[in-house]
Amino acid sequence: MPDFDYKRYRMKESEIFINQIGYQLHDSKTVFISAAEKGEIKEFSVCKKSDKAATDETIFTGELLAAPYDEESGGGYFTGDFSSLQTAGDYYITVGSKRSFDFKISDDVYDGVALSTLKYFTDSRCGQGICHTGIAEVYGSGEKKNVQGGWHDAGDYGRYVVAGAKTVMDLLLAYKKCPKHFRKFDLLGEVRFELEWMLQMQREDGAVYHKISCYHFCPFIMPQDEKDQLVLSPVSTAATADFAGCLAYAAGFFQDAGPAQDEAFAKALLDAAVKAQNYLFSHDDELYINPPEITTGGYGDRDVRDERYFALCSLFAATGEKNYLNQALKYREDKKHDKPDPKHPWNSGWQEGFGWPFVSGYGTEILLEVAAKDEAALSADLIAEIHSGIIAQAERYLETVNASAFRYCTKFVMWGSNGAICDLAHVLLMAYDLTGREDFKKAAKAQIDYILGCNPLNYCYITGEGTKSPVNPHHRPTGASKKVYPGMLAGGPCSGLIDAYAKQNLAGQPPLKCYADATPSYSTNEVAIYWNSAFVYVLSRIM
Ligand SMILES: [Ca+2]
Ligand SMILES: [Zn+2]
Repeated sequence: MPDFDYKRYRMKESEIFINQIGYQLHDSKTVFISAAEKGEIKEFSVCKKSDKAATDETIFTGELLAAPYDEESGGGYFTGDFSSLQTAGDYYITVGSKRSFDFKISDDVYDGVALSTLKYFTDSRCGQGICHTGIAEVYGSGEKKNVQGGWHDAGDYGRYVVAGAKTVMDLLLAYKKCPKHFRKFDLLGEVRFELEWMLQMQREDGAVYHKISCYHFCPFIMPQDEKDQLVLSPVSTAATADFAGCLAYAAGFFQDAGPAQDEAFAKALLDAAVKAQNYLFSHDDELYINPPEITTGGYGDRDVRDERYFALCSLFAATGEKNYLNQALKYREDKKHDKPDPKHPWNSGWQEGFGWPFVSGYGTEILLEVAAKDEAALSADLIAEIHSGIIAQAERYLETVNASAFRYCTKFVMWGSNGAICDLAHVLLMAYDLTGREDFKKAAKAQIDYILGCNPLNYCYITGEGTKSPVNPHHRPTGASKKVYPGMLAGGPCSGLIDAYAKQNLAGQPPLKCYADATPSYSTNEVAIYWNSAFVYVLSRIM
């Protein structure tokens, strides 16, 4: 596919960075500009568009201030604040003769991107008589099993339980917090499609197969053209625990008191979760690693205490049985005593996590729901510890945001960074829920602004949205059909330069510029259901 065609927009791209979709009336609004583009100019102007360019009107002028230096951006940026502009309309920003992309100010400005990022899940559905309808082999057993449905995971067509469970949890938590945002999309129906697939991934004894895929990744062909033998990979503790946690939580949405009543389905979910947990009680950790014959995504996790905690918290909430809570707290206590690990600080001691290998936060979100309903269900000490831990963690992210040129919330720009900052923003929003502090919520919103254009590459990282968005995602249906599927969040910058394309083309760039809109760059330009779901969660919370 061709590179981005700036001529289509009859303008040269300037290094003036705004949220390309726009801002709600009362949002904080910041423009970012490179020092080179700024030159000696000290001010920026916001222009309101009219029918004819000649009558466009400058309605706001503000000062440009030096942004903090950070290694992630490489430094050399300025910012301007126009939060006080709260009149709906179409705008662009000028600095001297340079002009930004256009944007809107309007309270419904995010409706379109909210819907397109949800429709991506429907576009990712597997099965339905179209693709991957064959009977799977159960690895190493000679047995066969019919497993249908679920969402294709990412750029490939595998279906992975740990990834699916994280995705479902983000979507259900978004629904729980903001049901009114999902009037135009049947979120619970879409989630049910994944849950019905997950139920099929359970073995007779309660354990859960880690994934279903072919033995190897296919070339860039459409899903219905991948006809290789399907295989169920061995069971794992991570898959079994995530399954238990996710299904026990999901059951509540389908019970009589829930928003999507289907008592039989709710019972099937909860029964399966209890059965999975019983398996976990009687088995030591089974850490997943691909057998030598299988080379699709591994989703291996060396520390499954957080997965076990999530499962137990969720079963406690669903059943009220104290033993589940007591067992969950043992994992929490145990992990608190880990030695600090400067190489992996995001996994040192107890922290609330929302990544596919860090699911502690889902367990804690569920405990907070229990406490909100019944103050006596958890001890006051435990509630105090949970609250102070979340606030301290959010304070650390806030400190990073305030020291960052683009108000970016982490110093680690890793594979899937655009999803990861949404997962960290989830913690900022937990702290906002506990304290009502606007600075936490604004820091979470800043991650959305970053993703939608306030970043040093001037990308709106959602396909089909904004002015400049990825057109070459590492996504098989896009590659095979030559049509960019909309509503997909690109993984984003990855400073590790993992794939060959990144190694060849991005060496020497600061971390936030280690991104390429190129199909082969799977470590920067792949898409994934659990990055989209993380974005959906944060976006629904700031709308
Ligand atoms: Ca883990
Ligand atoms: Zn399929």
